[in-house]
Amino acid sequence: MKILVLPGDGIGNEVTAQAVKALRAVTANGPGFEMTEGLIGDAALAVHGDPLPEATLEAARGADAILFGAAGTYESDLLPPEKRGGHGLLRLRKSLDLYANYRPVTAFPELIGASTLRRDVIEGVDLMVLRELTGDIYFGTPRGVHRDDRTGERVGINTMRYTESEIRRVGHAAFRAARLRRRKVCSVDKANVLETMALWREVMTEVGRDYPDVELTHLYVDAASMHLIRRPRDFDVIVTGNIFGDILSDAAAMLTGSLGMLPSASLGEGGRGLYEPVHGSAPDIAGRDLANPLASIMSSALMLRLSFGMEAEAAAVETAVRHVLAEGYRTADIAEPGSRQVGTEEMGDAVAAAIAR
Ligand code: GGG
Repeated sequence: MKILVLPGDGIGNEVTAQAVKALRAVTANGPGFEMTEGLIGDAALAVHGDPLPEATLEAARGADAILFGAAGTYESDLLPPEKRGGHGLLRLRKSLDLYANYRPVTAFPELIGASTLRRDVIEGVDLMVLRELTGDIYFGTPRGVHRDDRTGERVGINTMRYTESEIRRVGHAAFRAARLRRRKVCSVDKANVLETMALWREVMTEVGRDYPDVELTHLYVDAASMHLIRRPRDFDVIVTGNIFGDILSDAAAMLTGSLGMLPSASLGEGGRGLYEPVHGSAPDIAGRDLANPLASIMSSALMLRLSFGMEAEAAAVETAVRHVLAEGYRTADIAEPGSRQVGTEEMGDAVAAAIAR
């Protein structure tokens, strides 16, 4: 059971270290994992001049699962794409064809007060954003900044592109996921304006016919963002494209109290998965022991379940997270008056200790 650990940049380092602690704690009495570490993002750019060096990609191809932290910094975001730390992550997802990004959104009862939303709106929220991860405006060509021949003005271009088969495969992933949940899929698009999204809706409707036991609804992304905040409990699986999924899941994170509470799993056709917190590298709080490691720790639980079939161990990690929340441990992003505010490291230690109990 080979795990490649890619902490990346910023708080990626701190949170991934806590997830590794959880993995070690939960397998303390077993054979454990073979864990190796690699470079990605700005950290790799600094050493290899490339945010996704060949050695990292090779190691990823040879691993059973990848535990990823975060990539990119404010500085490299302004460089050409091939020099941006965050681009290393996009290339990794694309190279491994990890097209289905599962982002569970769970409102923990202990954290209801940490959300700015009303209790009666968020209580019991349990939904899954399934973000397509290898297509869309993120990868479509033509792209770039060009000089317009006629006006001499610079023009920025991105192309929203999906093939039918790309939509179909993530559609099937959504319906399969819904069958393990409450059998509802909401497909989010902008079919009234964008041709790519008109195709998206058409193909999702076709896929839906294979799953008569699952309810399929469609929403435009603008309406979906409103309903996500207004009536989040009505959603089960939300399937959408790369860019809309990126935006909607950050909004959905606020239902849980913090972006620091959203884990994710990215899967393709093989068993190999990439597991990462939904949040980015947060350079403003990096290295200050302030980051919430729970999204990363819960991502490791998804890894145990989905890549290694270790359901009992996955549940043990998730139960440990619930225990520490019930005991009042809170990082700054989810702190409330009267709670026990701790740093990244102490939160990771508390979860590891709860696993060992
Ligand atoms: N752990 C997620 C992360 O590092 N995000 C930074 C990033 O560049 N994300 C691009 C994206 O997911 O669209």
